[in-house]
Amino acid sequence: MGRTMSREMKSLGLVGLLLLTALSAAQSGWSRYRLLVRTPAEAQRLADSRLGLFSEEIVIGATDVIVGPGQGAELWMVGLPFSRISALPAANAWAGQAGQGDGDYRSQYLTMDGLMSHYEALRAQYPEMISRRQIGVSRNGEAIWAYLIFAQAEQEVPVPPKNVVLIGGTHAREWISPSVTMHIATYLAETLAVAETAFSTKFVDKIGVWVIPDVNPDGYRFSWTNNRYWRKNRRNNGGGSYGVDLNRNYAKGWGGAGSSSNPSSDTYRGPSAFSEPELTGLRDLSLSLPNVIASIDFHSYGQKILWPWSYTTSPPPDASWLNQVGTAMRSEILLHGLLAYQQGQASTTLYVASGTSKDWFYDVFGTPSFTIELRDTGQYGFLLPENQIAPTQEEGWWAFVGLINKIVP
Ligand code: 0X9
Ligand code: ZN
Repeated sequence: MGRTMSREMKSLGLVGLLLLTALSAAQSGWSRYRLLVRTPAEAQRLADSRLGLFSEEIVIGATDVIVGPGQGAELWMVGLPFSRISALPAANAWAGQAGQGDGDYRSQYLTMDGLMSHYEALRAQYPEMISRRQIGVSRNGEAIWAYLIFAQAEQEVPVPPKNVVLIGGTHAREWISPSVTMHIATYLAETLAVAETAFSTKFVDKIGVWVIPDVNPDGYRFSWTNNRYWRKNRRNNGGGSYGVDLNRNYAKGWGGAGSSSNPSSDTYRGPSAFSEPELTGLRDLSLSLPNVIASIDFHSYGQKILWPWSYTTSPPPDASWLNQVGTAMRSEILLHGLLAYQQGQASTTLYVASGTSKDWFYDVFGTPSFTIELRDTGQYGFLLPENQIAPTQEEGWWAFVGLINKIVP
């Protein structure tokens, strides 16, 4: 139990404590609650709490949260008016399925092992074009891989002169993220393997695409076996608290607004910038590449294409260029009859968040760097139904195509 909470609890006295204990016991399953946030101070209190967010952001107004078994007291401690919206599936409802998820990635979510065996099959299918490199080891000791897709005409280009970085799985519960990343990897390999097109010649001998299938394997596994609503990695913070938000742990703007110093918070930034082994490998890989021309970190949900800055509402130096690139990505998705994605600067389109991937990539490389929030806009949220996997994968693919066509005309 957090220090703040025990102090507040003491002041409640015995009757209050008993009441809260009873309320917690009453909250037995998982629920979606809607809170009324009235002031910035209330928003911060919610951000620092242990309640998981269902809404994509905390707003002044209605914000939805995930309340688990035994979290009734936490809900009351936050002290905001609330109402229960709906029941949510039990967090461990997916546990029994952990052996599955090795089937068709277009119509089902894959487990961590399922993801990796798909990538390995792809590498076996295109040994000339695809190689992999271990870039790090997670907190729990699992290898973190980067797959390089690089088509060469003569097999003589040792390092791709230009490089793109695509990141899957930053947030564990956003299962559509590694799914979309995998589709882009697969479809790109297939596209480059067939006839020469205007699109494929942009890549041959010129652009290497580094795909991180899942940068947070511990979190992803945990979301399958224990808690479907898990967001962070699985660092042991001590005191029974786990996890650092990997999208608050990058160095640019680290520690600022929109991140929490409370280890129990879902937006815990970690003890220092790049404290997490899941990110140091990705950082070092990126820094070792000759020319990083773009990066995309895939998240859900919200249907948004977001560019820097995240940590401040000031516009980035290349705001008008980023706006053009974002618009090209959005247009390419629409052109193929898929859904409308909003595009814009992250801090003003969504909310201020410090220590995020796109800010670091943009700060270091000065090239277009995005967070894409995939489907949906909140109906299912992180629990996106499997019949929406394929169209969402296509949206991710066309966003990638729109990006490449704009920056490599
Ligand atoms: O909060 C995040 O890390 C991202 N949203 S998510 O629901 N997938 O967790 C958004 C990061 C984008 N940057 C800013 N909004 N500043
Ligand atoms: Zn996310």
